Amino acid sequence: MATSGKVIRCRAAIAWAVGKPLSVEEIEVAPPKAREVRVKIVATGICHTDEHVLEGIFPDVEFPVILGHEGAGIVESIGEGVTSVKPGDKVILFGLPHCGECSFCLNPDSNYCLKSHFSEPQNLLPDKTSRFTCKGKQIHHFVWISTFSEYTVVPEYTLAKVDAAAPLDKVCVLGCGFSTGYGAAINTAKVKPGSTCAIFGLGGVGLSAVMGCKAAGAARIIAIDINQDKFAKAKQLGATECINPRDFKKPIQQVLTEMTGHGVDYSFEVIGTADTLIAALASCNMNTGVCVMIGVTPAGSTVPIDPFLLLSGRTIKGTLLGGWKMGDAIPKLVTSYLQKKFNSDLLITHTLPFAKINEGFELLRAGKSIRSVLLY
Ligand code: PAD
Ligand code: ZN
Ligand code: ZN
Repeated sequence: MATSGKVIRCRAAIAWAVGKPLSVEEIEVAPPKAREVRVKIVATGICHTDEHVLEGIFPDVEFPVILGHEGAGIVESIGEGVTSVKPGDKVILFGLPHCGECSFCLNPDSNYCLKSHFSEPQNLLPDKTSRFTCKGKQIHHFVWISTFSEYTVVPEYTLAKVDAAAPLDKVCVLGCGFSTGYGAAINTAKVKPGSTCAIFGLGGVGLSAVMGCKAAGAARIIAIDINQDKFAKAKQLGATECINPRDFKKPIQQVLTEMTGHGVDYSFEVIGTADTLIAALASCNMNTGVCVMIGVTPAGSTVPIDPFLLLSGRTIKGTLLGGWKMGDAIPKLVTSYLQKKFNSDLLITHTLPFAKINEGFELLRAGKSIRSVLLY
């Protein structure tokens, strides 16, 4: 492409500090170095994890930073040694790398690549430099993919080529929200047919967990949220009952235990608070119940758990990106999407021009959107 090897000037949304609105400005994006890829982002979703950074509760993020981690685009140019994609390919980016070489990538039971943010903070590219500058100042990357920029530079192992027929403005949500919730049910919990599930939090990720439970054949799917405007969509996607904890005097775990006899088989925490995590754990049955933590709790927080909750066999486990080894899984999930095996389009309630990114965050905060997708 004509821009290959050159610095590109384009728009990006910069987070200059915690608690401040994003500022859409012109930046310079340097060419990719060895084993890096420069991508023209076509569409990106807004996930609550980006909001957690703006709230100052996500660990190890340095400002100023370009957020965004649910994006899809087209390869503009590649650095030396890149073999998996070429300019013009459609790709989805993911904030959980898949290097294919570390001990966890080689372990069939794990998707936690050692190049992940929690092991190696991804504020700069692997060579410890940034490809972004704005007004002469270096801007940090976020989980290496920074999709709130028209162009971004990422390590090769944070993207995957997808079918050329894929509509990028739709499949971008497979980069985080959809894959996380759906995979949490299928891969992490391994929901069995005929079982009972409870999902705490009906945002883009929680509703994807509803879809995953339904696809796995759950008989009862109880959806829980304090915002009852989320219930219609939860039912459309497979929830059999919807309940609002604020409608009860008793704790929600007691309500769920009474509704089900001994508690649910699988519970999913998709909010990110200590209280709801404890409630989700206590809602699943004391014998074989599995509680899956998806919500990101504030960095450094602790959750007091009565050990008796675990003594009789309950399990609590976490999941990143729904347990998928993203490099392998993303092309297959896109194929399933094109074959209409699931309908992730139903998560997308708003489509906005990139310049309206702050409006997208406002819709999320107000509980009015599931996923807003920004188009460049
Ligand atoms: P969202 O803001 O769209 O949805 C959260 C939902 O929770 C909303 O519908 C709220 O009304 C509801 N809620 C809030 N408080 C309560 C409460 N006390 N009781 C019941 N419901 C409540 O967020 P999202 O779906 O984009 O993300 C959800 C969480 O998942 C968030 O913590 C995010 O950081 C995390 C996440 N984790 C991963 C991962 O890999 N583990 C990936 C992506 C997102
Ligand atoms: Zn996310
Ligand atoms: Zn790895």
